[in-house]
Amino acid sequence: MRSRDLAARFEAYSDWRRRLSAAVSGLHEWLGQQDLADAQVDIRVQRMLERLHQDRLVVAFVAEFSRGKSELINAIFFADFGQRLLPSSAGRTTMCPTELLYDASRPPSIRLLPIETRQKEATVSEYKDYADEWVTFPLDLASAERMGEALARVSQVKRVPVALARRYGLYGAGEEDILAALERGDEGMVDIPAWRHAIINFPHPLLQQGLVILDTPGLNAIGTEPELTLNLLPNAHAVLFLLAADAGVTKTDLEVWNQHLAGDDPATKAARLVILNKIDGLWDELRTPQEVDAEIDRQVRSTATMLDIEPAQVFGVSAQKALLAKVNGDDALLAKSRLPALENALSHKLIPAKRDIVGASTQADARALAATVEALLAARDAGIGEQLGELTALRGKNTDVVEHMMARVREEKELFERGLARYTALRNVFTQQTTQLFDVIGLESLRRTAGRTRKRIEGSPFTKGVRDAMGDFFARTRRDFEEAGRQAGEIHEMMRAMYVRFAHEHQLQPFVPPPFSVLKYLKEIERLERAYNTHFNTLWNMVSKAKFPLMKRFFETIASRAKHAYDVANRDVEAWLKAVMAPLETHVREHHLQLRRRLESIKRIHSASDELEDRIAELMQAREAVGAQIAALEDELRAIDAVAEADDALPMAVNA
Ligand SMILES: Nc1nc2c(ncn2[C@@H]2O[C@H](COP(=O)(O)OP(=O)(O)OP(=O)(O)O)[C@@H](O)[C@H]2O)c(=O)[nH]1
Ligand SMILES: [Mg+2]
Repeated sequence: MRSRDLAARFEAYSDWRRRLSAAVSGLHEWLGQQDLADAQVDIRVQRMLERLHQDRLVVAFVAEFSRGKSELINAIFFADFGQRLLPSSAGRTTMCPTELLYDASRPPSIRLLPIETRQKEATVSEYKDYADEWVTFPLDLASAERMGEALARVSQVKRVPVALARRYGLYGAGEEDILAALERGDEGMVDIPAWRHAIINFPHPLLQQGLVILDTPGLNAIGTEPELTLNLLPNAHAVLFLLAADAGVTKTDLEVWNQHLAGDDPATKAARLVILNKIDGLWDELRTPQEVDAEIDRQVRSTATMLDIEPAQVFGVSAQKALLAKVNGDDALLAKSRLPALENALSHKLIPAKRDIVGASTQADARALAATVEALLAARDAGIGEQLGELTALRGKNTDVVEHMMARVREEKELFERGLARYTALRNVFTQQTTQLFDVIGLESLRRTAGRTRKRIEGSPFTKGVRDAMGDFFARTRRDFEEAGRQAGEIHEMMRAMYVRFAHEHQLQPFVPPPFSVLKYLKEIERLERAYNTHFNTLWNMVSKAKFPLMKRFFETIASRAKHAYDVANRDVEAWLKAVMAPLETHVREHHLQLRRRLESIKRIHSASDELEDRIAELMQAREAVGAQIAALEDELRAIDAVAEADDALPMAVNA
């Protein structure tokens, strides 16, 4: 029977995400029914649902050319097609980074970004926003043959003069090819990839559920497309590094590993999966299966030693035989290909880890949301309690006492309204401070910094000049975020003090506004700087020959990643400011309402004293209702927890 474990687990994961979304929607619906959902609540729920819906799992395949990346992708994910979907052949085959995903808003297609775009400064992620820059070919799902033809375009090359290849910054990519071309006296013509990037939009069930597969071309292409080194690979949830058993660990394999995958973080390294592909080359009819297994295990161990990782992270497989076995339904061959062990590791490592992160963050968000609602309900409860106390004390008292009480509440209401005026003044200060905060992390600030760095890089042909310019770029962006952190700290302090005072003056539950941390953005800038430092020397060696286009493109990718950090920071700050202000506004509204109600009920009692008992009964009922609401809110949260923490979500042995 064919191994469907990975697919089954992935489906179970998607199903779990759907159930978690339903539980979150349940909470939202309930809040709506109870009149407890304000605009702030709506936005937060919307964001939680979006995150659950768009959640993607990115698996990248990296190796020197011809190690069998495309074949392995075909074997793991696309064997159901009964044929090879991605082109896989001897020599360089996949010429550009290729993403396989499904976006329901577009028809099935392959979209290709022309290599000519390398002449401009924009990065691949920026181009993703401009559909007209891409060449699109529809995919005919009914015909495997026509689909194969369309997908074969990822292998397309074109012949261009060496000078042009250099201008694209591709000199390093085909260095040997270029030298060979020159030797042949080929008038300096050379083959370069026709496309810079490919996106295959394909309704495969796994892709439909949010899986994204990234197929990459060999080493040099990785080095020359900063999009890969700085964005796609660091953001992948799993990276599979391929070696070929027949070639062993070569010098270039080691270069790819050390430059792009080993990383300095032991945790990153521990998360890598290394595939020793083409073990069928070791199958030998003249040896016993035990001898062959021993030989494979020996190679696995020596590979682990070379890469300085645990042997358990190395998987010997035969992608080609696994594909063949799946296509022909040959279980014995599939077992011999050892692919099921790899699929098992992938699904057991990757999906539960992702699930834990998504589940924990959804639970935390739901709790935070509920906490603000609970604070409101608690204030309401306290208000009712106070009224009850007042009214109970009125039992059997004369009109004088009632009048006296009315005067007191009226006074309290006036005091509160004066407090409101102060609050409005403070709001203005708050607005000023937030404007400053937005200026610090505004895109304009980044644009200026990037512009300056760009000029300095262009103007300095020496290592030191470029290094200094880049160093300054990182220092400035870091300063922006540190400054933003300081400003947010001030706002937080001001609001905290405001809340303490407000709560004290009006006998309300004190509310501590959440702090804002810039750590996340600083970490991202740090990561970029580390990536830059790691790649600088390699790049610089190419750059000195290729005259800067590469260095510039490298910088543009860094700038575009930095822009992403600024974008996210802006969005986060906006949400944070709302989260800081909204409770105060809600409490002010609520408290005002309660004071009015108190005044009214005392007035009514004043005019007709038999109203008193009715009113007390009413309040007791209202108090019970609030208690029931708090309990119901807890139930909604427990429903979310139950889904998030359920361990039944991944059915065992679907393939048994
Ligand atoms: N014997 C054997 N050959 C394999 C295996 N896997 C892949 N190949 C062959 O190796 C060659 C290269 O495979 P590809 O899938 O194109 O390799 P790639 O890593 O994608 O290479 P590029 O796209 O050029 O970067 C093809 O001819 C495959 O048929 C395997 O497990 N055993
Ligand atoms: Mg390939």
